[in-house]
Amino acid sequence: MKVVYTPRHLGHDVSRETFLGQAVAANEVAERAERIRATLVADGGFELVGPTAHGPDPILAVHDPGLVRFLEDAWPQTRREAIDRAFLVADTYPVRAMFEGMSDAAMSRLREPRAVGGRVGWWGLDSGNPIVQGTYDAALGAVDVALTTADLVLDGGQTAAYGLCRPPGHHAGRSMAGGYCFFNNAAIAAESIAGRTGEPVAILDVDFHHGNGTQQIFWRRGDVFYASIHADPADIYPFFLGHADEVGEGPGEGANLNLALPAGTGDSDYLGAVDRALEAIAGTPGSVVVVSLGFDTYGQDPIGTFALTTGVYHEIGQRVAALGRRLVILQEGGYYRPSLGENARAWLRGAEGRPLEPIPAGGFGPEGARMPG
Ligand code: SP5
Ligand code: ZN
Repeated sequence: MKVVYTPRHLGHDVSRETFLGQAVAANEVAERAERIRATLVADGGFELVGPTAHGPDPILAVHDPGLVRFLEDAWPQTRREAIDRAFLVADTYPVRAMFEGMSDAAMSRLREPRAVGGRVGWWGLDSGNPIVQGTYDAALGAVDVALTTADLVLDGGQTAAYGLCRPPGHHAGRSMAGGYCFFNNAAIAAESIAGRTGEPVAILDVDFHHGNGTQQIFWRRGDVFYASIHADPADIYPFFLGHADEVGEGPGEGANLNLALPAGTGDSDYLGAVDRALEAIAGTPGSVVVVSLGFDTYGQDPIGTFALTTGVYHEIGQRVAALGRRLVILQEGGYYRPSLGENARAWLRGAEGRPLEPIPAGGFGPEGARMPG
């Protein structure tokens, strides 16, 4: 299988994030993508390719131009305002209760603030999403990775391809960054695929967290079916979306499927949810599935509460491939770094119908994964 990768992700070089108002070690770090890359190279059955530049238009087909302008200028403005921080996060957000009782007309007069501390709240969902100097370029790179992965499947004759996107994307909405995400890589790919094929597209999101951004972007769309398996938002980020009764509206009614699972969910209950999601996708027209692939469902994940094993990722990859559709597989979350490479290798080998054999001795195993430089 071809793997699309770019070192541009290294510019999103974060070491700390905020958790409930306190700086803690970052989860979404560069080592994640480097571990996956090194393990897939060591496997020998994957071919790394670089992304091609796709320019701003596919991003603007999904995102508010104001979000793009903000992300482009966020770090330079932080420096211009002489804010001496290692990373930028918001502390003031326009939450819905601030505007309670106001009319749509009054709401439509709300405007983006000038100060970066206001702008980062205006365009952001949460304070756990650090922005640094290289964040914008890395986010652009992840979009090019996603779109190049789509190209391999649409134009390159590949049945399946994997985009090693970093930063991830599924929490980013049309006008919002959040949850370690800046641009919604999977939504941008799905929109591009729908436009180029004229066919409906399905998105299967198996990250541990609900993909609130992807749901929001396609909420009223009947031609993009979104199915997500995730932790119950009553307990887990993004907290405010991801419930089963969110089914889409207008032409999109019935084209959104949320399968929320409890803490402690293990392999067999998870596979049951996978089968439900795949059955729903099989009932929709179209020949391409975009997979939002997360490994924060893994038993040892530091922010997840599920109990999946490496072996089940191989099985899930097989079951998804058994749909018989072309697969554009894009990396989202997953934070237990020692097993990320093995978990990705298991999933992708499953999707190719290859058995999960260990990397041969003398191979460049996951323990040999090294940061470049
Ligand atoms: C793409 C993706 O997986 N984004 C996840 C964003 C999660 N943000 C909230 C993280 C909260 C971390 N809580 C740590 C609790 C440790 N006990
Ligand atoms: Zn996640």
